[in-house]
Amino acid sequence: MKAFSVILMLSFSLHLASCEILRRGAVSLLSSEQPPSSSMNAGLAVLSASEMPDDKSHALKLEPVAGGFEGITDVQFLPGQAMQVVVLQKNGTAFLVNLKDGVRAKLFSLNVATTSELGLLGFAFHPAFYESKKFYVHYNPKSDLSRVTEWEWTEGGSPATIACKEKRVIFEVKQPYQNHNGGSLVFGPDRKLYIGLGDGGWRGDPENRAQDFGSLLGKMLRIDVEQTIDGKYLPEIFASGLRNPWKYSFDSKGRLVAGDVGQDKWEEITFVEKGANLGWRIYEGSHCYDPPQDCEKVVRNLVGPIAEYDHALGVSVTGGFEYSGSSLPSLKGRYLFGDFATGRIWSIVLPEKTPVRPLSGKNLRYHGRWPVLISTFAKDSAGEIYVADYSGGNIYRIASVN
Ligand SMILES: [Ca+2]
Repeated sequence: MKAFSVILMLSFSLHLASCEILRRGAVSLLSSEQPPSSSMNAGLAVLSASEMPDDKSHALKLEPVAGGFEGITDVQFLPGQAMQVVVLQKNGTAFLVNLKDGVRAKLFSLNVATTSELGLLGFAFHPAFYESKKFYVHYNPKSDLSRVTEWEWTEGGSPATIACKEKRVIFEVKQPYQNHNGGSLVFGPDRKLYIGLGDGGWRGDPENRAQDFGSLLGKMLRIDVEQTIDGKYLPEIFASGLRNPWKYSFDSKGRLVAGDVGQDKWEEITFVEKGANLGWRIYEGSHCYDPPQDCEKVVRNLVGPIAEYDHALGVSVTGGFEYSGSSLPSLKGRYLFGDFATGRIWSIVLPEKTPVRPLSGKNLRYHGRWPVLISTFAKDSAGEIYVADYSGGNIYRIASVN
């Protein structure tokens, strides 16, 4: 299988990558015909909170659904599916996994730079995936480059394989530093692809890229993947003033909600509306950053966060999803998010519009803390929410303690 993969890779004139999974494996994964196997998920246990919320009615537990991964960066359910997921590892490998029995097959393996925050970062299915067979991948092929490519998931040339092929580059941008490369790749209700890019690093946005409208860094970009002009895709700057929108999602009203990772003091959740300037590096959350005082005089009409928390509670926000499942009625309609480093999870009701003062402190519903590094949340077709532990390599479903 590996040799075949290498041959396929060499055969692509564009030097793009290729992949294949065994047809037998894929069919069993997709149809769940495989008898349950305990071996893939052996040793996984419910993860109890290491710190409970004061209000016990807000407590949650994490039920393991798959494990044994290395450095999970993204988890994407196949459209309309509650059992089949694509799991991305920072090291460039993607797996197709059946959560019913833990059976998995390698979907593809990319050569990526992995220093600091570089790697295989994001994955999105085309809005009409089952017709188009297309999906999109965000990664760093080199330490100074961010790239988004379009892939095709098709029957392979050999009867023993289903091949997925990297077909074309949709977007590339040079990266000045190895951190703040964004992560998520998400299609909006407008069927356009949203690419969130951080300010490029290093710290404090030394070249002021997030406020530089000539730079694509520190921006939320939008690309119409169906349309090229002279063979080129044209990224549009959708919003500016972002520091590092690692994870973002659309809510049930079609609004884009991002977790924008903070610098030294404040982590924020923000609406990302078309044309908005979200403030970084003038503001960190709703607080002056550069200049440290009177920053409100620098630029007017900056848009502040919906919610924020300080570095006593966490140091790197991971944006999540609006809960629309049925197993946790008390979370219905609430937006869940967490902190990568401290493993805390909160939720808020997304307001009609950005509030004058961001929700913080007791206005965030606190659900508890777990001994995990929350690198991503995921949402299945039933609206249930999952969380991935970057360090432990497990994926958990968020569940009721009762
Ligand atoms: Ca902001």
